[in-house]
Amino acid sequence: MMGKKLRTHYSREITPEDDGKNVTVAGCVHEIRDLGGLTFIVLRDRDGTMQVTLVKNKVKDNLFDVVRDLSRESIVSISGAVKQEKKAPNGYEIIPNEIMVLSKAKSPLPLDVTGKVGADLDTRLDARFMDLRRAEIQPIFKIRHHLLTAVRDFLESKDFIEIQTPKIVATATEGGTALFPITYFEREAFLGQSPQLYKQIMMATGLDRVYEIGPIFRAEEHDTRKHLNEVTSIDVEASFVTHEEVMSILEETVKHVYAHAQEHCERELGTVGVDLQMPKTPFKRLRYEDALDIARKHKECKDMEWGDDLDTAAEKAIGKEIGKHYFIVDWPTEIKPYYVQPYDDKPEICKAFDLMHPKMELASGSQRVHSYDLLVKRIKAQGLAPEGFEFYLDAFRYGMPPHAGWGMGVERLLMSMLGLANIRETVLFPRDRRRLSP
Ligand code: AMO
Repeated sequence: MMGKKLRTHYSREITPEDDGKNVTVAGCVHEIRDLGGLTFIVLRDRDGTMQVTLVKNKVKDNLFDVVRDLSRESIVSISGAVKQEKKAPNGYEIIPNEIMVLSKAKSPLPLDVTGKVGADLDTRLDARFMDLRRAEIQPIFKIRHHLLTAVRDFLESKDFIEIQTPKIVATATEGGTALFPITYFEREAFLGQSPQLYKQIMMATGLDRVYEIGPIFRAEEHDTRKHLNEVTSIDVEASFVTHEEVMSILEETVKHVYAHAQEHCERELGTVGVDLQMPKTPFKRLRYEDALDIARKHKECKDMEWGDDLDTAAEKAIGKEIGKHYFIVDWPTEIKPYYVQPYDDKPEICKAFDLMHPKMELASGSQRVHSYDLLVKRIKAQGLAPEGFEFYLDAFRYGMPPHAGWGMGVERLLMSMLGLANIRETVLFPRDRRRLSP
Protein backbone atom coordinates (compact mmCIF):
# COMPACT_ATOMS: atom_id res chain seq x y z
CA MET A 1 0.00 0.00 0.00
CA MET A 2 1.26 3.49 -0.82
CA GLY A 3 1.79 5.74 2.18
CA LYS A 4 0.50 9.29 2.31
CA LYS A 5 2.91 11.86 0.89
CA LEU A 6 4.53 13.98 3.62
CA ARG A 7 4.91 16.92 1.26
CA THR A 8 3.22 17.81 -2.00
CA HIS A 9 4.28 21.49 -2.14
CA TYR A 10 7.08 23.76 -1.03
CA SER A 11 6.09 27.22 0.22
CA ARG A 12 7.46 28.83 -2.93
CA GLU A 13 5.16 26.73 -5.10
CA ILE A 14 1.98 28.07 -3.49
CA THR A 15 0.38 31.40 -4.46
CA PRO A 16 -2.82 33.21 -3.41
CA GLU A 17 -4.32 32.04 -6.73
CA ASP A 18 -4.24 28.49 -5.36
CA ASP A 19 -7.23 29.45 -3.15
CA GLY A 20 -9.22 26.30 -2.35
CA LYS A 21 -6.50 23.86 -3.42
CA ASN A 22 -5.51 21.01 -1.09
CA VAL A 23 -1.82 20.85 -0.29
CA THR A 24 0.51 19.05 2.09
CA VAL A 25 3.42 21.12 3.33
CA ALA A 26 6.25 20.07 5.61
CA GLY A 27 9.06 21.61 7.60
CA CYS A 28 9.91 23.13 10.98
CA VAL A 29 7.56 24.92 13.35
CA HIS A 30 9.12 28.38 13.25
CA GLU A 31 6.67 30.05 15.65
CA ILE A 32 3.39 29.32 17.36
CA ARG A 33 1.09 32.21 18.25
CA ASP A 34 -1.84 31.26 20.44
CA LEU A 35 -4.47 34.00 20.60
CA GLY A 36 -7.17 31.97 22.33
CA GLY A 37 -9.68 30.79 19.76
CA LEU A 38 -7.19 31.62 17.02
CA THR A 39 -3.78 29.99 16.64
CA PHE A 40 -1.12 30.68 14.02
CA ILE A 41 1.68 28.31 13.19
CA VAL A 42 4.47 29.81 11.14
CA LEU A 43 5.84 26.84 9.22
CA ARG A 44 9.30 27.05 7.67
CA ASP A 45 10.59 24.97 4.77
CA ARG A 46 13.78 25.32 2.80
CA ASP A 47 12.50 28.26 0.80
CA GLY A 48 10.70 30.38 3.36
CA THR A 49 7.83 30.49 5.79
CA MET A 50 4.04 30.20 5.48
CA GLN A 51 1.15 30.78 7.81
CA VAL A 52 -1.10 27.98 9.01
CA THR A 53 -4.26 29.29 10.68
CA LEU A 54 -6.46 27.43 13.14
CA VAL A 55 -9.81 29.05 13.98
CA LYS A 56 -11.99 27.57 16.71
CA ASN A 57 -15.07 25.80 15.29
CA LYS A 58 -13.60 26.02 11.77
CA VAL A 59 -10.97 23.31 12.16
CA LYS A 60 -11.25 19.98 13.96
CA ASP A 61 -10.93 20.37 17.76
CA ASN A 62 -8.28 17.68 18.03
CA LEU A 63 -5.92 19.89 15.97
CA PHE A 64 -5.88 22.39 18.83
CA ASP A 65 -4.77 19.55 21.12
CA VAL A 66 -1.94 18.69 18.74
CA VAL A 67 -0.81 22.30 18.56
CA ARG A 68 -0.99 22.78 22.34
CA ASP A 69 1.57 20.00 22.64
CA LEU A 70 3.78 21.28 19.83
CA SER A 71 7.17 22.85 20.47
CA ARG A 72 9.11 25.28 18.28
CA GLU A 73 11.40 23.65 15.67
CA SER A 74 9.46 20.37 15.73
CA ILE A 75 9.12 18.71 12.34
CA VAL A 76 5.57 18.52 11.01
CA SER A 77 3.63 17.68 7.90
CA ILE A 78 0.43 19.67 7.51
CA SER A 79 -2.39 19.00 5.06
CA GLY A 80 -5.07 21.53 4.37
CA ALA A 81 -6.65 23.98 1.99
CA VAL A 82 -5.00 27.13 0.68
CA LYS A 83 -6.99 30.26 1.46
CA GLN A 84 -6.27 33.64 -0.04
CA GLU A 85 -5.64 36.06 2.84
CA LYS A 86 -4.32 39.56 2.24
CA LYS A 87 -3.15 39.94 5.84
CA ALA A 88 -0.96 36.82 5.75
CA PRO A 89 2.72 37.46 4.86
CA ASN A 90 2.55 35.48 1.58
CA GLY A 91 -0.98 36.57 0.72
CA TYR A 92 -2.29 33.11 1.58
CA GLU A 93 -2.75 30.91 4.62
CA ILE A 94 -3.33 27.22 5.04
CA ILE A 95 -6.40 25.97 6.88
CA PRO A 96 -5.32 22.58 8.24
CA ASN A 97 -7.32 19.40 8.40
CA GLU A 98 -4.41 17.25 9.52
CA ILE A 99 -1.20 17.96 11.45
CA MET A 100 1.30 15.12 11.73
CA VAL A 101 4.11 15.61 14.21
CA LEU A 102 7.03 13.72 12.70
CA SER A 103 9.65 14.65 15.26
CA LYS A 104 9.14 16.68 18.37
CA ALA A 105 11.86 19.19 19.31
CA LYS A 106 13.03 19.35 22.89
CA SER A 107 13.13 22.69 24.62
CA PRO A 108 14.90 24.87 25.43
CA LEU A 109 16.54 25.08 22.01
CA PRO A 110 20.34 25.49 21.78
CA LEU A 111 19.81 28.56 19.58
CA ASP A 112 17.00 30.87 18.61
CA VAL A 113 16.37 30.22 14.93
CA THR A 114 14.18 33.30 14.52
CA GLY A 115 17.22 35.46 15.31
CA LYS A 116 15.43 37.45 18.00
CA VAL A 117 17.96 36.25 20.56
CA GLY A 118 21.49 36.72 19.25
CA ALA A 119 24.35 34.26 19.78
CA ASP A 120 28.12 34.52 19.34
CA LEU A 121 29.89 32.61 16.58
CA ASP A 122 31.22 29.87 18.88
CA THR A 123 27.78 29.10 20.30
CA ARG A 124 26.40 29.08 16.76
CA LEU A 125 29.09 26.72 15.48
CA ASP A 126 28.63 24.39 18.46
CA ALA A 127 24.97 24.04 17.48
CA ARG A 128 25.64 24.36 13.75
CA PHE A 129 22.75 22.06 12.71
CA MET A 130 20.41 24.55 14.32
CA ASP A 131 22.32 27.64 13.15
CA LEU A 132 22.00 26.37 9.57
CA ARG A 133 18.22 26.46 9.92
CA ARG A 134 18.37 30.25 10.08
CA ALA A 135 17.03 32.19 7.12
CA GLU A 136 20.10 34.41 6.90
CA ILE A 137 22.61 31.52 7.14
CA GLN A 138 21.21 29.06 4.60
CA PRO A 139 21.66 31.38 1.60
CA ILE A 140 25.44 31.40 2.17
CA PHE A 141 25.52 27.69 1.36
CA LYS A 142 23.18 27.98 -1.59
CA ILE A 143 25.49 30.65 -2.99
CA ARG A 144 28.50 28.45 -2.22
CA HIS A 145 26.85 25.68 -4.25
CA HIS A 146 26.30 28.05 -7.17
CA LEU A 147 29.88 29.33 -6.91
CA LEU A 148 31.19 25.79 -7.43
CA THR A 149 28.75 25.12 -10.26
CA ALA A 150 29.95 28.32 -11.94
CA VAL A 151 33.60 27.32 -11.58
CA ARG A 152 32.92 23.89 -13.06
CA ASP A 153 30.87 25.35 -15.93
CA PHE A 154 33.49 27.90 -16.76
CA LEU A 155 36.51 25.60 -16.61
CA GLU A 156 34.70 22.97 -18.61
CA SER A 157 33.94 25.60 -21.26
CA LYS A 158 37.70 26.24 -21.38
CA ASP A 159 38.42 22.53 -22.00
CA PHE A 160 39.54 21.57 -18.50
CA ILE A 161 38.77 18.17 -17.04
CA GLU A 162 38.10 17.58 -13.36
CA ILE A 163 40.48 15.27 -11.51
CA GLN A 164 40.91 13.90 -7.99
CA THR A 165 44.34 13.43 -6.45
CA PRO A 166 45.35 11.74 -3.17
CA LYS A 167 44.84 13.53 0.11
CA ILE A 168 47.02 11.09 2.05
CA VAL A 169 50.53 11.96 0.96
CA ALA A 170 54.17 11.30 1.74
CA THR A 171 55.66 14.77 1.23
CA ALA A 172 55.18 18.44 1.86
CA THR A 173 54.52 20.71 -1.09
CA GLU A 174 54.28 24.21 0.27
CA GLY A 175 57.28 24.12 2.67
CA GLY A 176 57.66 21.67 5.52
CA THR A 177 56.07 23.47 8.45
CA ALA A 178 52.35 23.31 7.99
CA LEU A 179 51.67 19.57 7.77
CA PHE A 180 49.31 17.36 9.70
CA PRO A 181 51.03 14.02 10.32
CA ILE A 182 48.93 10.86 10.35
CA THR A 183 49.68 7.20 10.96
CA TYR A 184 49.60 5.21 7.74
CA PHE A 185 49.99 1.60 8.81
CA GLU A 186 53.61 1.36 9.97
CA ARG A 187 54.65 4.64 8.38
CA GLU A 188 54.15 8.33 8.92
CA ALA A 189 52.13 10.12 6.27
CA PHE A 190 50.50 13.54 6.00
CA LEU A 191 47.27 15.18 4.99
CA GLY A 192 47.77 16.94 1.63
CA GLN A 193 48.52 20.67 1.78
CA SER A 194 47.88 21.16 -1.92
CA PRO A 195 47.44 19.02 -5.06
CA GLN A 196 50.42 20.96 -6.42
CA LEU A 197 52.76 18.03 -7.17
CA TYR A 198 50.01 15.84 -8.59
CA LYS A 199 48.48 18.49 -10.82
CA GLN A 200 51.95 19.18 -12.20
CA ILE A 201 52.61 15.45 -12.74
CA MET A 202 49.36 15.41 -14.73
CA MET A 203 51.00 17.76 -17.23
CA ALA A 204 53.35 14.90 -18.13
CA THR A 205 50.40 12.62 -18.96
CA GLY A 206 48.97 14.42 -21.93
CA LEU A 207 45.83 15.39 -20.02
CA ASP A 208 46.80 18.97 -20.73
CA ARG A 209 44.29 21.00 -18.77
CA VAL A 210 43.05 19.82 -15.39
CA TYR A 211 41.32 21.18 -12.35
CA GLU A 212 40.48 19.83 -8.93
CA ILE A 213 38.07 21.05 -6.28
CA GLY A 214 39.01 19.39 -3.05
CA PRO A 215 40.21 19.72 0.52
CA ILE A 216 43.65 20.98 1.48
CA PHE A 217 44.95 20.77 5.03
CA ARG A 218 47.15 23.39 6.62
CA ALA A 219 48.49 22.89 10.13
CA GLU A 220 48.92 26.62 10.59
CA GLU A 221 48.60 27.84 14.14
CA HIS A 222 46.84 31.04 13.04
CA ASP A 223 43.63 31.86 14.75
CA THR A 224 42.39 34.62 12.46
CA ARG A 225 39.25 35.63 10.62
CA LYS A 226 40.64 34.43 7.30
CA HIS A 227 42.49 31.20 8.08
CA LEU A 228 41.15 27.68 8.37
CA ASN A 229 42.98 24.39 8.87
CA GLU A 230 40.83 22.63 6.28
CA VAL A 231 40.09 24.57 3.10
CA THR A 232 38.36 23.69 -0.17
CA SER A 233 40.75 24.62 -2.92
CA ILE A 234 40.11 25.16 -6.60
CA ASP A 235 43.30 24.07 -8.35
CA VAL A 236 44.03 24.60 -12.01
CA GLU A 237 46.97 23.47 -14.14
CA ALA A 238 47.47 23.83 -17.90
CA SER A 239 50.21 22.94 -20.36
CA PHE A 240 51.68 25.07 -23.14
CA VAL A 241 50.54 28.29 -21.49
CA THR A 242 52.27 31.08 -19.62
CA HIS A 243 51.51 32.48 -16.19
CA GLU A 244 49.90 35.43 -17.98
CA GLU A 245 47.45 33.11 -19.71
CA VAL A 246 46.43 31.36 -16.50
CA MET A 247 46.02 34.76 -14.84
CA SER A 248 43.37 35.62 -17.40
CA ILE A 249 41.69 32.25 -16.82
CA LEU A 250 41.69 33.08 -13.10
CA GLU A 251 40.18 36.55 -13.45
CA GLU A 252 37.60 35.26 -15.91
CA THR A 253 36.72 32.46 -13.47
CA VAL A 254 36.09 35.02 -10.74
CA LYS A 255 34.02 37.16 -13.08
CA HIS A 256 31.99 34.16 -14.20
CA VAL A 257 31.28 33.23 -10.57
CA TYR A 258 29.94 36.74 -9.90
CA ALA A 259 27.82 36.71 -13.04
CA HIS A 260 26.43 33.26 -12.25
CA ALA A 261 25.56 34.34 -8.71
CA GLN A 262 23.83 37.47 -10.00
CA GLU A 263 21.78 35.33 -12.33
CA HIS A 264 20.96 32.40 -10.05
CA CYS A 265 21.12 33.76 -6.48
CA GLU A 266 19.14 36.97 -6.59
CA ARG A 267 16.93 35.95 -3.67
CA GLU A 268 19.80 34.58 -1.57
CA LEU A 269 21.91 37.69 -2.17
CA GLY A 270 18.94 39.80 -1.14
CA THR A 271 18.49 37.81 2.08
CA VAL A 272 22.12 38.27 3.08
CA GLY A 273 21.96 41.93 2.02
CA VAL A 274 24.61 41.84 -0.69
CA ASP A 275 24.51 44.01 -3.78
CA LEU A 276 27.06 42.16 -5.88
CA GLN A 277 29.21 44.47 -7.98
CA MET A 278 30.64 42.75 -11.00
CA PRO A 279 34.46 43.04 -10.95
CA LYS A 280 35.91 44.53 -14.14
CA THR A 281 38.58 42.57 -15.98
CA PRO A 282 41.45 42.69 -16.68
CA PHE A 283 42.48 43.22 -13.07
CA LYS A 284 45.37 45.55 -12.41
CA ARG A 285 48.81 43.89 -12.50
CA LEU A 286 50.90 45.43 -9.75
CA ARG A 287 54.58 44.51 -9.54
CA TYR A 288 55.81 43.33 -6.13
CA GLU A 289 58.29 46.20 -6.13
CA ASP A 290 55.52 48.77 -6.59
CA ALA A 291 53.29 47.00 -4.06
CA LEU A 292 56.14 47.34 -1.56
CA ASP A 293 56.40 51.06 -2.26
CA ILE A 294 52.69 51.50 -1.54
CA ALA A 295 52.98 49.51 1.69
CA ARG A 296 56.00 51.49 2.89
CA LYS A 297 53.99 54.71 2.80
CA HIS A 298 52.13 53.36 5.86
CA LYS A 299 53.84 53.62 9.19
CA GLU A 300 53.51 49.99 10.28
CA CYS A 301 55.16 48.92 6.99
CA LYS A 302 57.79 51.63 6.59
CA ASP A 303 60.72 49.31 7.45
CA MET A 304 59.81 46.62 4.95
CA GLU A 305 62.59 45.59 2.62
CA TRP A 306 62.76 44.03 -0.81
CA GLY A 307 62.44 40.27 -0.27
CA ASP A 308 60.02 40.50 2.64
CA ASP A 309 56.73 38.73 2.26
CA LEU A 310 53.72 41.04 2.27
CA ASP A 311 52.11 40.57 5.67
CA THR A 312 48.55 41.39 6.69
CA ALA A 313 49.37 45.04 7.41
CA ALA A 314 50.95 45.44 3.97
CA GLU A 315 48.05 43.64 2.25
CA LYS A 316 45.66 45.97 4.02
CA ALA A 317 47.57 49.11 3.07
CA ILE A 318 47.88 48.09 -0.58
CA GLY A 319 44.29 46.86 -0.77
CA LYS A 320 43.05 50.18 0.54
CA GLU A 321 44.94 52.10 -2.11
CA ILE A 322 43.90 49.86 -5.03
CA GLY A 323 40.32 49.37 -3.82
CA LYS A 324 39.40 46.49 -6.14
CA HIS A 325 40.68 43.09 -7.31
CA TYR A 326 44.31 43.15 -8.44
CA PHE A 327 47.26 40.87 -9.08
CA ILE A 328 50.67 41.18 -7.48
CA VAL A 329 53.25 39.91 -9.97
CA ASP A 330 57.04 39.58 -10.34
CA TRP A 331 57.76 38.33 -6.83
CA PRO A 332 61.23 37.77 -5.38
CA THR A 333 62.19 34.20 -6.27
CA GLU A 334 63.40 33.42 -2.75
CA ILE A 335 60.01 33.92 -1.09
CA LYS A 336 58.06 31.80 -3.56
CA PRO A 337 58.10 27.97 -3.73
CA TYR A 338 60.74 25.95 -5.63
CA TYR A 339 58.28 25.08 -8.41
CA VAL A 340 57.97 28.71 -9.58
CA GLN A 341 59.87 29.66 -12.74
CA PRO A 342 62.40 32.50 -12.31
CA TYR A 343 62.74 35.03 -15.17
CA ASP A 344 65.60 33.99 -17.49
CA ASP A 345 67.09 37.46 -17.66
CA LYS A 346 66.51 38.36 -14.02
CA PRO A 347 66.47 35.19 -11.91
CA GLU A 348 66.01 37.04 -8.62
CA ILE A 349 62.37 37.63 -9.59
CA CYS A 350 59.94 34.97 -10.69
CA LYS A 351 56.76 34.38 -12.68
CA ALA A 352 54.51 34.08 -9.64
CA PHE A 353 51.29 35.97 -9.00
CA ASP A 354 48.85 36.46 -6.18
CA LEU A 355 45.26 37.43 -6.83
CA MET A 356 44.16 39.95 -4.25
CA HIS A 357 40.87 41.30 -3.05
CA PRO A 358 41.27 44.64 -1.20
CA LYS A 359 40.74 42.73 2.06
CA MET A 360 42.75 39.52 1.48
CA GLU A 361 44.61 37.16 -0.82
CA LEU A 362 42.29 34.98 -2.88
CA ALA A 363 44.62 32.87 -4.97
CA SER A 364 48.20 32.30 -5.96
CA GLY A 365 49.83 30.71 -8.94
CA SER A 366 52.72 30.78 -11.34
CA GLN A 367 54.50 29.64 -14.41
CA ARG A 368 56.21 26.43 -13.25
CA VAL A 369 59.74 25.20 -13.64
CA HIS A 370 59.52 22.41 -16.22
CA SER A 371 63.21 21.64 -16.62
CA TYR A 372 64.32 18.71 -14.47
CA ASP A 373 67.77 20.19 -13.81
CA LEU A 374 66.46 23.57 -12.81
CA LEU A 375 63.83 22.00 -10.58
CA VAL A 376 66.44 19.96 -8.69
CA LYS A 377 68.50 23.12 -8.33
CA ARG A 378 65.54 25.10 -7.03
CA ILE A 379 64.56 22.38 -4.54
CA LYS A 380 68.11 22.38 -3.17
CA ALA A 381 68.27 26.18 -3.11
CA GLN A 382 65.28 26.14 -0.79
CA GLY A 383 67.05 23.82 1.60
CA LEU A 384 64.94 20.79 0.65
CA ALA A 385 66.17 17.30 -0.29
CA PRO A 386 65.43 16.20 -3.88
CA GLU A 387 65.28 12.56 -2.62
CA GLY A 388 61.96 13.35 -0.96
CA PHE A 389 60.56 14.41 -4.34
CA GLU A 390 61.54 11.39 -6.48
CA PHE A 391 58.01 10.53 -7.63
CA TYR A 392 57.45 14.16 -8.64
CA LEU A 393 60.85 14.65 -10.26
CA ASP A 394 60.44 11.44 -12.28
CA ALA A 395 57.62 13.07 -14.22
CA PHE A 396 60.06 15.77 -15.37
CA ARG A 397 62.58 13.31 -16.79
CA TYR A 398 60.73 11.96 -19.80
CA GLY A 399 59.19 15.00 -21.44
CA MET A 400 57.37 17.67 -19.48
CA PRO A 401 55.58 20.49 -21.32
CA PRO A 402 55.88 24.06 -20.09
CA HIS A 403 52.94 24.68 -17.78
CA ALA A 404 51.32 27.09 -15.36
CA GLY A 405 48.48 27.09 -12.86
CA TRP A 406 46.92 28.45 -9.71
CA GLY A 407 45.05 27.61 -6.52
CA MET A 408 42.16 29.58 -5.06
CA GLY A 409 40.42 28.99 -1.73
CA VAL A 410 36.65 28.64 -2.10
CA GLU A 411 36.09 30.11 1.36
CA ARG A 412 38.15 33.24 0.69
CA LEU A 413 36.35 33.82 -2.60
CA LEU A 414 32.92 33.42 -1.01
CA MET A 415 33.85 35.49 2.04
CA SER A 416 35.06 38.34 -0.15
CA MET A 417 31.99 38.15 -2.42
CA LEU A 418 29.56 38.34 0.47
CA GLY A 419 31.61 40.72 2.62
CA LEU A 420 31.51 38.27 5.54
CA ALA A 421 33.52 39.18 8.62
CA ASN A 422 34.74 35.68 9.39
CA ILE A 423 35.79 32.85 7.06
CA ARG A 424 34.10 30.31 9.37
CA GLU A 425 30.75 31.65 8.11
CA THR A 426 31.47 30.08 4.70
CA VAL A 427 32.06 26.52 5.94
CA LEU A 428 29.40 24.13 7.22
CA PHE A 429 31.65 22.65 9.89
CA PRO A 430 34.86 24.68 10.09
CA ARG A 431 38.16 23.29 11.28
CA ASP A 432 40.35 25.75 13.12
CA ARG A 433 42.98 25.79 15.85
CA ARG A 434 40.40 25.04 18.53
CA ARG A 435 37.59 23.36 16.67
CA LEU A 436 37.50 19.70 15.71
CA SER A 437 33.80 19.08 16.14
CA PRO A 438 31.04 19.17 15.12
P1 AMO B 1 48.63 28.92 -1.50
O1 AMO B 1 49.32 28.25 -0.37
O2 AMO B 1 48.83 30.41 -1.65
O3 AMO B 1 49.07 28.29 -2.89
O4 AMO B 1 47.07 28.62 -1.39
C1 AMO B 1 46.19 29.00 -2.40
C2 AMO B 1 44.94 29.64 -1.85
O5 AMO B 1 44.29 28.76 -0.93
C3 AMO B 1 43.67 29.50 0.10
N1 AMO B 1 44.26 29.16 1.40
C4 AMO B 1 43.63 29.32 2.58
N2 AMO B 1 42.41 29.78 2.89
C5 AMO B 1 42.05 29.80 4.18
N3 AMO B 1 42.86 29.38 5.20
C6 AMO B 1 44.09 28.90 4.95
N4 AMO B 1 44.87 28.47 5.94
C7 AMO B 1 44.54 28.86 3.58
N5 AMO B 1 45.66 28.43 2.96
C8 AMO B 1 45.47 28.63 1.64
C9 AMO B 1 43.91 30.96 -0.21
C10 AMO B 1 45.17 30.89 -1.03
O6 AMO B 1 45.33 32.03 -1.86
N6 AMO B 1 50.08 25.28 -4.64
C11 AMO B 1 49.77 26.69 -4.54
C12 AMO B 1 48.81 27.14 -5.63
C13 AMO B 1 49.42 27.09 -7.01
O7 AMO B 1 50.52 27.67 -7.21
O8 AMO B 1 48.79 26.52 -7.91
C14 AMO B 1 49.15 26.97 -3.18
O9 AMO B 1 48.70 26.08 -2.48
O10 AMO B 1 42.80 31.44 -0.97
